[in-house]
Amino acid sequence: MSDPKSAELFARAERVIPGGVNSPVRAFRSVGGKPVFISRAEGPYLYGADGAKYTDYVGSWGPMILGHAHPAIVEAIALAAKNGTSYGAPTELEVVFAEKVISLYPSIEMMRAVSSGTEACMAAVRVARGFTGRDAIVKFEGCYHGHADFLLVKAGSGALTFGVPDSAGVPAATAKGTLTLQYNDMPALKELFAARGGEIAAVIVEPVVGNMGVVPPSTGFLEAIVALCKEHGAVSIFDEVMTGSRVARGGMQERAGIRPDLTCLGKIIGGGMPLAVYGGKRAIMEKIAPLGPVYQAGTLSGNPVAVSAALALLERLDAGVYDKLEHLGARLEAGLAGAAKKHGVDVCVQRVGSMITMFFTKGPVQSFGDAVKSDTRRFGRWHGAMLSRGQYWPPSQYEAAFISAAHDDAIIDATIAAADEALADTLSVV
Ligand code: KE4
Repeated sequence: MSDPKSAELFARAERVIPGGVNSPVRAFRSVGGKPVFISRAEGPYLYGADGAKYTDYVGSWGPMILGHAHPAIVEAIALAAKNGTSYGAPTELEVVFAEKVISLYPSIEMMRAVSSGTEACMAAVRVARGFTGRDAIVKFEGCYHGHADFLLVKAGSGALTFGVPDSAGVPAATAKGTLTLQYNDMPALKELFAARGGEIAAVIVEPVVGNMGVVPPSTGFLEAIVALCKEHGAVSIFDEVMTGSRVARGGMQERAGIRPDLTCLGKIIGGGMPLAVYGGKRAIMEKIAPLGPVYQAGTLSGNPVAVSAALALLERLDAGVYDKLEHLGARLEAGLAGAAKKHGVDVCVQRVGSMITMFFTKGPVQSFGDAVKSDTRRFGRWHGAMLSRGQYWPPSQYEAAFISAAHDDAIIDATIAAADEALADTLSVV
């Protein structure tokens, strides 16, 4: 894919920003390419620095559920900004936002707004430790919960993409408190609780994994986490930063009919602005300063411009949106699987609602161990062939692709046709 403007910008960027990007996965390193610099986006489309048009399946890694530059969201941001961009003082908007989030997520009795998913997960773990007086936490290999030191242990997303599940700079003493299991391994979870249940402060889980590619929970896995936490006095934390209002308006906990003790939200709930949430049981959340002894703070937490964008988005997430996303997701899933079958390529397409991954392995992919069997070289070739056909797929085998309500049948069918050709391309390259 020749895009001289992006190449020039990338060369400049690499001189002043590590890897030329402000977040590692954007660098296209795992697909062996160089990133396309984006100049603008609208609806289901991105426009490259050179003006090339792409159908977008990254959606800013999840937030753009209604498509890019939705007029109502743009207007809400503009109106809010006219009243000032940040006050560092409480506003009515934050109360309306908290009431809205609580109406969507019945497990959340009280919440705190922060500015990123990382902050939400970091704070949720801290308050779980403060509430229980225990230190150990449990996470699952391949799940990513942001870049707080104690969560960058066998993490997914960019960490997994670079084959560096454990990050440099994380003190061994810090990582020691984080116990990791294979996702969907219920016997191992039960065994761990039986052996060390009294030490465990919390279990944090992606209720549908997006950060090793899309891996759904096996039957009873999420229920087992919540039940074992309850039995042993630990806190269950659903990290719904990606799944929240993506797989259902009330997240995976609505789809599964489960109520975790704490929930982390970001991306969609923040309207695609720097806005995230952690919240849950009142007894736990009342441990947070200034009420209780667990400290957490943020200059821009609950920012009025970000909250205005979020409210404009959330009020548009009606049942019709999810019906359309399910229809488009099923269409794309069938099309991708059909194309792979036609070419005799071993792939496993896994989807929940409008988040989808085509693993280049036979599958099924139920854990980190399964995911890393994927042929990432062939994925990289396929990704490049898709990009050259104007299809902007996440630049990593270990990420979820996202469909927006701005996509339609014709756009999905064009993507399927491009995927078919791109698969054929990868057959000819040894
Ligand atoms: P942020 O700090 O990036 O807002 O959120 C961290 C986070 C927490 N929990 C889950 C389930 C997440 O998916 C994320 C962030 N997701 C990645 C994409 N897999 C963000 C993209 C990036 O790192 O550039």
